Amino acid sequence: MQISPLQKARNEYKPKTPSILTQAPARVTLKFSENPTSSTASAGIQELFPKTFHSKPVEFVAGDNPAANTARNVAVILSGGQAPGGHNVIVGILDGLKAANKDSKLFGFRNGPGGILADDCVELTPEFVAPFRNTGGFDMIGSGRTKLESEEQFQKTVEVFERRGISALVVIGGDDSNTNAGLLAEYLAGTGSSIQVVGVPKTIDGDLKNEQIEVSFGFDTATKTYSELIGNIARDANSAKKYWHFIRLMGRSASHIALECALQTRPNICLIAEEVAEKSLTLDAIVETIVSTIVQRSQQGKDYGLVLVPEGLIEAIPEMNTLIGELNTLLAEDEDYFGTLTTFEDQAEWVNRRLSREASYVFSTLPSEIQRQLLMDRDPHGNVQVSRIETEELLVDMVSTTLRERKARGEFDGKFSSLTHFFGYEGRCAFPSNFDSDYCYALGRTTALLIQNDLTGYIATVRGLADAASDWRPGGAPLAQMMNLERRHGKDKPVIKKALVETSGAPFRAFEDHREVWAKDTVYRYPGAVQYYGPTEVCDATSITLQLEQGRSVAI
Ligand code: FBP
Repeated sequence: MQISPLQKARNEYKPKTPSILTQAPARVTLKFSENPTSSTASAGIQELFPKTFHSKPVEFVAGDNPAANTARNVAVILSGGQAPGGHNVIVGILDGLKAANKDSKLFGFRNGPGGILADDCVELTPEFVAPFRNTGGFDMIGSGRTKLESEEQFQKTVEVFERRGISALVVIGGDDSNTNAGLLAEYLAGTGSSIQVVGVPKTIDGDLKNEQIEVSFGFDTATKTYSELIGNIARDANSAKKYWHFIRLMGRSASHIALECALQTRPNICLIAEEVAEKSLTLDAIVETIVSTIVQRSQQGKDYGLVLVPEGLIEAIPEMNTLIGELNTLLAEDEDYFGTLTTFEDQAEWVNRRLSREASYVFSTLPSEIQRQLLMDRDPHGNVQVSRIETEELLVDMVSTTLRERKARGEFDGKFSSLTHFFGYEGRCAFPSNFDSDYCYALGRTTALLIQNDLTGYIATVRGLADAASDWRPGGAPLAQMMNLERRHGKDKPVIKKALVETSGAPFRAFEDHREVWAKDTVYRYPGAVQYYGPTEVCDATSITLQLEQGRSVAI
């Protein structure tokens, strides 16, 4: 197959590796942390995880460990949305297993957790994985959003693994998939099974992070890719000086992606969903903020600009949150009947009759396209899929109306021409940045070490990520200690808490310090394409978010 020159060059890239991971597995041993439990675990979790809760976070250090050389058969799945670097995790696991014992084998179950239930797998040999080194995408084995959470599914997993002689499962996934990995590990330990389960933190959204996990893989590449595109649009806006660009960015409930892209590109406006929720800002208030910036810039002769909109904004606006909550409940309770309503008009009328007065009013004020999007299929949790709601169109619609009214009253005499964009899928399978290539390979090697040391119910961690890769500290953290009890469908469920943007955190504060100037002046920054070769400050720098969170000083 003909591959591109960059594909070929990236394929030959050797990830920079933490020095401890350059040692043979039999020369690496465990150092358990003195602090057995994380302060984030909520009451009730210990009782649900009697077998795995009391494990201690661990780091790998030099030391003799001949037992690590046992041959093992390990399985891996990719779970949920794509994130750049997933292939390097798999390659790292395989290299780590083979470094200990060449008879070890790695099996990839296809298309996510569903592949285990369908017993659909392939052996991942060195030859099989070779073309995937340092590539984006999850096409090596595919991914899926099926959940592995019921006891029946757990039993099926055991049956498949026992028949195939597989002794460990690696789940590469986000908060949900890792929650289920923790539950499976506990279930297996409880039944006396020796099958191990280890998780790996994946998601471009950047919302799987805590005391132990500094960042999920994929965030770095995705935000660099979007920032390049945003920078290009900013330069176009600054050249043509005639359009306001409204750009929506993926990220689900968390605005980490939008915030990082704002720090990279300095747009005129960036909305942060967490701030909107915290301050209970209504849709009208948000529109008013945008309008006043447009008017202010117009008075300076600048009828152009850039607005970043996180996809989670729609759910953070209080009245929309109430409406979406009521719609989710209605659609879950009467899913079958709702499915029989074939026209949008019938669906809208049916929900309107059942919504509270307040929610029904909000629904009726929305453009019909947004109403349609709010009634689309729910995700497997019964939640609206925010990636399918064109919040940027809603904002443009409302901003245009307000500006027209102002013009009619003689309060605005500028021009407002808008263009909308949505960046999400563009960044999820990009060639991983050097950071993600290095980080993911290190996560894979770390995962192999956790398995070789018989640990279960852990997530692989690599810490000290703002330092040079050679100084990174590989280890693992117990999944159960990251859980909280959350009320879902009337029941308490253990879940790994999503990390949202903290308005008291360093990245948000850096943004807050500069946003007024960015709004009125034109100080766009053009980050350019992700670079793989050249000076280290160009090629190996990680996100501004991570650097600020690690206490580094960054010129914004
Ligand atoms: P994960 O949480 O599974 O990593 O997926 C992230 C994400 O890209 C979100 O940003 C986005 O809302 C969602 O997936 C889109 O889902 P889908 O891939 O099913 O369209």
